[in-house]
Amino acid sequence: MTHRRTFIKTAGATFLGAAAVSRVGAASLPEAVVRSSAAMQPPPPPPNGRPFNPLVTLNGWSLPWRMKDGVKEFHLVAEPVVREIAPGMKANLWGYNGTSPGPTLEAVEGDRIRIFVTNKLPEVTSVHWHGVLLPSGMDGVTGLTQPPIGVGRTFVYEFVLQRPGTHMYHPHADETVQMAMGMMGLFVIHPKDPRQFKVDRDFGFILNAYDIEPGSATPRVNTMLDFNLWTWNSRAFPGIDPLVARTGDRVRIRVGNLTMTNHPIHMHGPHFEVTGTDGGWVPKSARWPEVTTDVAVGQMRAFEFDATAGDWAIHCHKSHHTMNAMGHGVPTMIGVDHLDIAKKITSLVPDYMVMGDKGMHDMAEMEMPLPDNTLPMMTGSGPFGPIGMGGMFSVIKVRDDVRRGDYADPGPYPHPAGTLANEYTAETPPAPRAAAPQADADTLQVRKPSGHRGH
Ligand SMILES: [Cu+2]
Repeated sequence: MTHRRTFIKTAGATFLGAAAVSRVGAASLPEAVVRSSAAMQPPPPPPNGRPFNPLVTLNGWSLPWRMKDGVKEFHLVAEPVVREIAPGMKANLWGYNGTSPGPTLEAVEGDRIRIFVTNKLPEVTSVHWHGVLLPSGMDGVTGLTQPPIGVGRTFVYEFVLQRPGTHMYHPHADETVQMAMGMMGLFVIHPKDPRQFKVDRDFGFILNAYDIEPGSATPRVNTMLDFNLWTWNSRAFPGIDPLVARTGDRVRIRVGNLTMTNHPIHMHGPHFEVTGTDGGWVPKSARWPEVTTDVAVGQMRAFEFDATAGDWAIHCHKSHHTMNAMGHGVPTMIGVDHLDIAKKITSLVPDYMVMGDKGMHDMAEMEMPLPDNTLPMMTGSGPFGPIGMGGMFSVIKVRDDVRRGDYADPGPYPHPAGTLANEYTAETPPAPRAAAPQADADTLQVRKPSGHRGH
C-alpha cells in the first residue's frame, strides 16, 4: 500500500496494468457496485468518514465507497449500458457502473479520495473531474496529462478535495462520441461542516441530449445541435422523477449542462436564488432573486428556495426542449383548410390524419401508431388531462405532510377550495372581437429573403 501511494504521488494518474492488478490482488480494488434501474435511490446517510447531507440524484444513485487507511476509495467502470429514457423507450448508451449518467460521487471537503477507473468500453477513455481543484496530472485529459486508459485497463486517480462545490465527471478522450453516448456523472463535494450550506432537500441532475432515430436505440454521435431527445439524467418526461418536498423545506437543485446548447431552467412557484456555480458558493450579498436561470454549456448552477405547497412545473424554457422526438421539417398548418385535400388523400391512404390546422394540442391526446422504441412528442398526463410535454420537464411536488427522507410521488395536489382555475359557466354576453387582420394580395406577393431551408 505504502509503495503504491508513493508511486501515485510521484507519477500522477497511474497506470495499473493487468499484471499490476493481479500482483496487488483483486482485493485491493474496491468493489465496483453496479446498478441498472432508473429508479431514484433515496440517499442513505454516509456509513463512515466525515458526515454530510447526501444528494438526491434524480433517477439516479450515489456510488458506495470503502475507507482504506483513511482514503475514500471509489471504483468506476466505464461500460456500455441500456438506459430506459422513459417507459416505452430504451437506449443503447455508454455509462458507468450500469447506468447513464454514472453514479454520483459524493465526498467531503478535506477528504483524500482514490478513484479507480476500469475501462470496459470498446475504445480508450479517461475521466476529467470537471471543476474540481486538483493536481494537473489528475485532470484526466488524454494526451495532455495522461495516456488514454486502454481497453480492459484500470487507472487510478487520487487527490485531496480542497473546496466544497458541485461538479461533474466525463471523459476527455473521443469526447464527442463518448458524451453523445451518455458518459457523465455528478461529483458533489460537501462542506466539512455539515451545517454550512445546509438545506432540507438537495437534488441534482445533468442536462443531456440524444439523437436517436425513432425505431432505433443507439444515438447518432455526430449530431451537433438537432437532438431529438432532451433529457435530465438520460430521462425524458414523463420518465423524470418528481422533486418532492415538504412545505417550508429549504430546497436546493443543482443542475449541470453537458449538452451542446444552453438551457434556461425555469421554475414555477416560489422564487429562487442562485447559490452556487462550478466555481463554488455565491456569497449571500451577491445573490439575486430569479425564476429562470440559464445554464450554459459546461456550466453548473445550484439554486435554492423555500418550498410552498402545490404542483409546480420545472422545465427548460426552450419550448422544443420540452418535446420528445419531433420532426422539424413540417410546414405550419395553422389556418390552412385542408379538409378537401385530406378527403382525397384518405381515399388513397386510409390512415391519413388531418392535424395541425388548429395548433398541435390535440396531438397530445391522439393515440397515433408510433415506430417501435420511441416516445410521443408531447406526453404525460395530469389530474386534468394531457400535460402535452416531454423532454426536459418535471414537477416539484410540495405537500404539508411529507415525511423527512420521503421522496415518493405524493400524487396530484389537493387544491384548497377557491384556489383553482375553472370554467366560467354563467351566461356570457357576446365577446367583442377585433376585426381579424387579413393578409392582402400585395403582402403575399412581397418576396421574402429565403435561405432557411432545412432550418
Ligand atoms: Cu433546453
